[in-house]
Amino acid sequence: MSVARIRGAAHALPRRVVTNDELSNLMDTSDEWIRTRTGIRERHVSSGEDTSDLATQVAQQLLTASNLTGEALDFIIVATMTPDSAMPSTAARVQAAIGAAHAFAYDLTAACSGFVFALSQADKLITSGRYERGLVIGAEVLSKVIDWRDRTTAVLFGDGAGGVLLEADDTATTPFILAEKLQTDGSRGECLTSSKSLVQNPFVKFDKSENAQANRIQMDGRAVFDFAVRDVPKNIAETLMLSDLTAEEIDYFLLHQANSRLLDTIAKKLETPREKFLQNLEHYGNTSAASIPILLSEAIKNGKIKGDTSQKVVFTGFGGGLTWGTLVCQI
Ligand code: 4VN
Repeated sequence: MSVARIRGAAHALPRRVVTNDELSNLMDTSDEWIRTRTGIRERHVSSGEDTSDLATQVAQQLLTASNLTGEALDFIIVATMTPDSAMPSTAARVQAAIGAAHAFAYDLTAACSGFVFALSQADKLITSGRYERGLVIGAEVLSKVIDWRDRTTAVLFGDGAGGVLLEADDTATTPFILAEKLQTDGSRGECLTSSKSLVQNPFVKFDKSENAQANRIQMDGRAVFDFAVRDVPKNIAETLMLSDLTAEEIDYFLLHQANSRLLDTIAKKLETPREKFLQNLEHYGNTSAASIPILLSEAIKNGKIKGDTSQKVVFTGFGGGLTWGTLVCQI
């Protein structure tokens, strides 16, 4: 049987860094408030790079590090809620940029859970035996959809991209995904929205300013935070149960980087040392679908994650949809 394995991880960020102090010049906020409430100190913000540019940088790094050309790829999945365009997809743009002539490519939209959902899908493509090698990339230019007049949301988000090269291993004796549980509750979807496209045609009345606002991220912060505190640790605990593993047996927990206080709470609820929950949100803010692959790429670069199949790692995404989900992986 073909088992999927991560053959490499990479990330890319826009060069421009915006500190909390710089934001406090734009809106009524402060470094102190942002740091103590969220853990964020700075974020990278696009100076013109679009989502496909960041995703293409990640793809090129992944190919170079593995000594491959784009022609070796069978598929490309880009998880994003900020595509350059609805069509062509961001993944199709990446496919063209890296010359992946034999790869089919598509975007997957599951907000901050996008990378986890996409990694699960890619695992199934490979374990089906039909496809051997592909890229799974989370990429966002959230600065395009931030309401820069809203201090409650503008301080939280950042731009970036990360991804992995996934490859079939026909000699593997252990699976890649030991257990998984992906969830959605569309009935609570209205507490976190963006890029709402309103019906506009010559036969209905519409208002341009209403449309501009509908494009922006709108969040009921309390409702989303409460969701993350209640449903996410429950989902992690249930997925661990499915894997027959305890939290103690997990080397690292790579959770969506939304808020450091939330990570504190989840670690406590799972009675697990906070150090096992990797964190980099102080430098990047919340990059939605990109946050987990950026965290993974850094953890591989700094040696915490060895990538030699000796470790067990939990990936958990959660956010708009509402969507959430956990993969327990042998990595
Ligand atoms: C998951 C979460 C968040 C999120 C929600 C609220 C929030 C992050 C509200 C209270 C505020 C500090 C910041 Cl938990 C966002 C997403 C979307 O990716 C997913 N921070 N805060 C305070 O302390 O007043």
